Amino acid sequence: MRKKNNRPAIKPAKYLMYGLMAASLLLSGCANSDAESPGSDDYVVVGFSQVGAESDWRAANTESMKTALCEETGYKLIIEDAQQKQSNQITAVRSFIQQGVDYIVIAPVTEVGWETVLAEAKDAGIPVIIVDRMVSVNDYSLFKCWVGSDFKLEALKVCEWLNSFAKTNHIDSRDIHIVNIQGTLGASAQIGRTEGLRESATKNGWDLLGEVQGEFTKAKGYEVTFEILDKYPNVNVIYCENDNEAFGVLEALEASGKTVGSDITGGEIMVLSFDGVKSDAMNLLMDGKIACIGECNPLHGPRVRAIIDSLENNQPVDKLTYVDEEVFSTFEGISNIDLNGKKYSISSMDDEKLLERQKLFSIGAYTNETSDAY
Ligand code: GYE
Repeated sequence: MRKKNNRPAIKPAKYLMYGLMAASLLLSGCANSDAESPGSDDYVVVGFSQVGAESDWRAANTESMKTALCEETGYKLIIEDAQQKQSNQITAVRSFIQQGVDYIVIAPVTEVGWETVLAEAKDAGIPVIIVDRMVSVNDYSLFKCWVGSDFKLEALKVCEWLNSFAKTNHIDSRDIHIVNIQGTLGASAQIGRTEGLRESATKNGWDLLGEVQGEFTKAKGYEVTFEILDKYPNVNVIYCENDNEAFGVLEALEASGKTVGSDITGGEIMVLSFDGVKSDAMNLLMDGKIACIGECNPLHGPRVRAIIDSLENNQPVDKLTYVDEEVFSTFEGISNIDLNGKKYSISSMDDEKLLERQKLFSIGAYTNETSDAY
């Protein structure tokens, strides 16, 4: 029932050709290539419903998808920006079904509310790949597979870093007064990062003063910081559920005459966050303005392409794929953390590593399949 558009699937033999073409694109990036495109009948057509453009992570994610799934690699990618609204995503998926695309990829804004439209895609025989955030459905046959991050693990790692920091510096757990600036409510990244903090606060006896909504944006992070300072004057740790919120928080703290730093029992405020995509975040980390960042990897384009390639060749794909991620901090003395008996190393950040990451997030790096971790 697939290929309602009568577009023939990409033929396995063509993979060799596309592989060679992709290899020649590693340096130039898909969009800048002069390579000849295959005839339009041969494209695999992919409809991608993206969350929006709320953060640097999202921009890198969109770019990664565009670069990996482009005409030069045998794909036609139709991107619909949902502007943070699930209703727009449902409309987009229905339009993809109407157009008879070969695959539908969804980065869901929130987890719930997907059953009906996923069933429609299933009835139309179009495989759906979920990327980044997850959907909450009882029937897992409604989607082919998912690839993304373990958001709760990211949170537990950052919290364990804070625990080690407190222990190393002889800070009593009751003297840790945290406010969480949450991401978009109901998004997997928010749910996992909030749960990880709540659990760690209970386990370690931290004072979790409150949770406010930051919507993963710099503007919201800035705005709510004034409310936080007003409502919770003893706050000494601000836990941001992404870097863009942290950028806003740091500006607001500065505007309020607060000092950002690690002397949290001496009047300074510590900022923690997630993503580590934009150089600004890494520079703030090196300056000690952000104490610790839980990496969140946005480069899902090549992963989605690999999944589709497998499906096109009738090969099995893993139902759920979690991406490996690091924890970054430039504080001395904590080189690794222990989480339920498993050790995770803490990566430091220096100019060399910064350069490495800048390369990773520049156009061209997105197609580099040899870099397995990304
Ligand atoms: O951390 C945040 C973005 O779902 C992992 O969404 C993603 C999150 C990411 O807006 O910056």
